[in-house]
Amino acid sequence: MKSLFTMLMLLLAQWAHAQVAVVGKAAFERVDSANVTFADAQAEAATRTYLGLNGELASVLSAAEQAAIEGLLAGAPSSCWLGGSDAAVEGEWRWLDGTQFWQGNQAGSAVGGMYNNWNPGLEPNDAGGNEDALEINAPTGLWNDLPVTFQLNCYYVRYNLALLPVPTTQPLGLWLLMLAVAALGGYYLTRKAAI
Ligand SMILES: [Ca+2]
Ligand SMILES: [Ca+2]
Repeated sequence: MKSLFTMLMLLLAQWAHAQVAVVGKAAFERVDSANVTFADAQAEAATRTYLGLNGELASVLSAAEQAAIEGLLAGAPSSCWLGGSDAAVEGEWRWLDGTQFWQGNQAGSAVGGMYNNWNPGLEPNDAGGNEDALEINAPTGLWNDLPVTFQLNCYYVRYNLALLPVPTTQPLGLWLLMLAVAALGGYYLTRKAAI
């Protein structure tokens, strides 16, 4: 269960980042940025922070995460980059941490039960033998492979909320402590005035 402190922090941070959605231990942010290649998006995503956590170009590991990302897709200036690629070995689709989630082209299959949302039967098609980066289509939410040099106008960042520090002082305890200090202070002031 999330601590009250963490929930308050999340609420405040979500208010500040209008385009953020939280799913379990992951937060996703859509960032609009003009004419970014896949490498640009990776570099920019790594400079983003949320609650003090460093971001990375987003992986999508479940239908719930895909739904959250789709929920942020409305109003996107174009389709957006996600953090998947088969640039190292054609047909081996991996997230940035190296985890493979797909093997093959549009007739391929998921690896190890990993989630995918390719446009079914059509993508990834490696068109022109030159499509190695993952795009989420707006507004359908379906995935497609694009050339890494293609320029899009947005990308998704993933933040790992499991890395958030756990506060040792819970807010309720803190409030009680402050109340006790105030009460003591008031008592001494009253006593002083009475003398
Ligand atoms: Ca490819
Ligand atoms: Ca394609």
